[in-house]
Amino acid sequence: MMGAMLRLLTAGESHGPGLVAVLEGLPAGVPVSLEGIARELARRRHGYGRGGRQRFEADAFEVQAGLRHGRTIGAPVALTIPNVEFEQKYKDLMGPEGSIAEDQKLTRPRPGHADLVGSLKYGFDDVRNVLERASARETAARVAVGALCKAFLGELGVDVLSHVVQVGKVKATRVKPPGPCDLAAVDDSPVRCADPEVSKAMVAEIDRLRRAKDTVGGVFEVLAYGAPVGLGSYVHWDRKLDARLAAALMSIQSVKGVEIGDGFASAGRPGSKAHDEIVLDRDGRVTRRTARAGGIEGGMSTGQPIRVRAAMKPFSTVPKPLATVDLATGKATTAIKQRTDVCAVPAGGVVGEAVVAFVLADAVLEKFGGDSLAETRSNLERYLEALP
Ligand code: EPS
Repeated sequence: MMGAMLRLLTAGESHGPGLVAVLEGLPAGVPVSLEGIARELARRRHGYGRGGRQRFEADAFEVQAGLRHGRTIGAPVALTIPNVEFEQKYKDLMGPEGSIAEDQKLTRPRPGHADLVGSLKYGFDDVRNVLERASARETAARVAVGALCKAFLGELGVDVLSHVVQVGKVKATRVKPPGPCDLAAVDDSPVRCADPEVSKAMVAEIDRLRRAKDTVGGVFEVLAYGAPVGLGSYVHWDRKLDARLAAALMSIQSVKGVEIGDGFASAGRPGSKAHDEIVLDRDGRVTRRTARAGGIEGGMSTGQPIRVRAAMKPFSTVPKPLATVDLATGKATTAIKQRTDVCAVPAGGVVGEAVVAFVLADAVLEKFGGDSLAETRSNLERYLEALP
C-alpha cells in the first residue's frame, strides 16, 4: 500500500516459509510493544467460523528492523511471520528450490478466487502459484503493521475499532456504534458483534452454513474516534480521505463493497434527511445534529467519529465444490478442495482496523509532518489551538 507519507510492502505465500512486511515513514519515538503486535495478530486469528489453521498457527513474528528499546527510530520497520506448517508439511511443495511431480500441480481453479485469471495472466500450469499469494493469509502482515499505525494514532488520541454488523442473512440493527470502551466486549463475542442476541443468531447462521457444506460472508464496520478535523483534502481525487479509505478497504481479500457513513441508505433519502445539519450546542460551539456522513465531508475528516463499512463475499473455497474446468485436460470438473474457513467476517473487521489505521496515520503525517512523534504532536496541538 502506498500512502502520501507511509509505504507498506508485504511479501509471502500462505504456505511458503513466511510473511514479510516493511513499513516506511513512521516518525521516531512511537512506543510499540511486541505484546501489542501479538495481541492484534491473535485478534485476527479468532472468530467463530475460522478454519483449522487458526488453531495451530502461532503468528510468532520477529521484528528485524526499525524498533529499538520499545520505540520506532524513524527507519523502516521490518517484520517476519513464519508459517508454522512450512517446515513439516510444505517444504517440498513451496520451497524456493526443487520441483514437484505433474500430478501434484493444482489445475482446477476455484470460481471467485484469483486462480483462473492469475494463471492465464502469468502463464502458470499450477494454480498454486496464484492461490498461495492471493490467500487472505497475507492480511496477517497487514495486521502486524496496523498495530504500529494504531500505536502512533493512539499517541495522538485517535482510537480505531471495528465490529461485525452482518453475517449472511443476520443483521445487527442496533443503531449506536460501539465506542473505545466497548471494544473488549465486542472482542468477547465469538463473532465480534456488539449485540449479544444478534451474536447468537450469527453463530447459528455460521453453523447452518457449515452443516450445508457452504461458506458465508457479511459486513463489518470500522470506527475511528478522535481524528482531528481536516485530514485528507477536497482539492484532488487522490487526496480525498474517503477515496483512500475505500481503496484500502477494497484491497482486503473478499471485500466487494465499501460504504462511508450512511452511504447506500443515503441514496434513497431526500436531501433534507441525508446530511448533518450544522448547529450550535448549548455552549455556542459549532456541532452537528446527526452523524450520517460518517465523519467525512468533501473528502476531509469533519472531526466527528469516522464510520466506514465493508461487505465481504463468502469464501470461494466452498466445501461443496463449484463447477470449473480443468486447465490440464480442458474438461468440465469441480474446483479444488482446499482447507477453508466458513466465515472470516470477524477477522475481516480486525484487518479493516489495520488498513484504516494505515490510511489515517498517513493522512495525519501528510497534514502535520514530523520526524519525531513529539514534532507531529506539537504541530497537531498548534493546529487545534488555532481553530476557531
Ligand atoms: C487464512 C489462511 C488460509 C485460509 C484462509 C485465510 O490458510 P489455509 O489455506 O492454510 O487454510 O484459512 O484463506 C482462504 C480461505 C483463502 O481462500 O484464501 C488466514 O490466515 O487468514
